[in-house]
Amino acid sequence: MSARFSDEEFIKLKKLLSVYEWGLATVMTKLNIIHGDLKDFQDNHAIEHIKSRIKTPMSIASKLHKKGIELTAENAKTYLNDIAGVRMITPFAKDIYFLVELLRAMPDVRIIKEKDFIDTPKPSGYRSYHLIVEVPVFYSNQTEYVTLEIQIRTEAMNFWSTLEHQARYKYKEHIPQHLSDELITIADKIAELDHRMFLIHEIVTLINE
Ligand code: 0O2
Repeated sequence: MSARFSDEEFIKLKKLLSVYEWGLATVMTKLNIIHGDLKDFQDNHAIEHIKSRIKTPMSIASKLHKKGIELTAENAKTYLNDIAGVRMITPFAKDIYFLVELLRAMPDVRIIKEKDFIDTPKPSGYRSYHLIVEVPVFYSNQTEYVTLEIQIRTEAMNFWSTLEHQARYKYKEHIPQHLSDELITIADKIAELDHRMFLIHEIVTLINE
């Protein structure tokens, strides 16, 4: 049976999720401004697209359950950093680090934690750059700080990640060995392709200049 919040905790969680909605809206406004500015005025295409999502109560419940944590709204806030999530997709890996620096320079986005799964991929083969950030949300009578996860990855890394996520879901976390071996091999090949395509891009840019 899947894990579920009690009715009382579910009501508290719904209230909590509205705070995350505002936090996400705050960050998305900032990122959309950067996206527009880079594209329209700097001729910089480092951001391919940006997506955001709030985890569903069911997904929050199953993540808490998996971590062996009691299902309460307070625990969700305390133990999960990715209730609100943003995914930024870039053409090339070097754009990822450029965007990380842009985020670092944002005055009211506080970076709490960073994980570079490009430099050090996960055993699954997963590659992406993760930032846990905190943003202030200003209400009429108080300020709340909201924690979000920003994932930055290339199109190719995203393609792999979506496929692997589907496999993980399908096999309920127990992907058969031959399939996980194949996914690791593909992830390595994708990293190589990303690099080779970047080299071509550099050559074309040089010729254009
Ligand atoms: P979903 O459905 O995408 O939201 P912690 O270790 O407690 O600091 P956490 O959140 O347990 O943090 O782990 P981590 O490693 O930072 O991963 C957070 C998210 O990264 C995951 O969220 C995935 O979106 C993505 N991710 C991490 N590892 C993998 C992987 O091996 N394959 C794929 N496809 N995605 C991965 P969720 O909640 O697991 O999933």
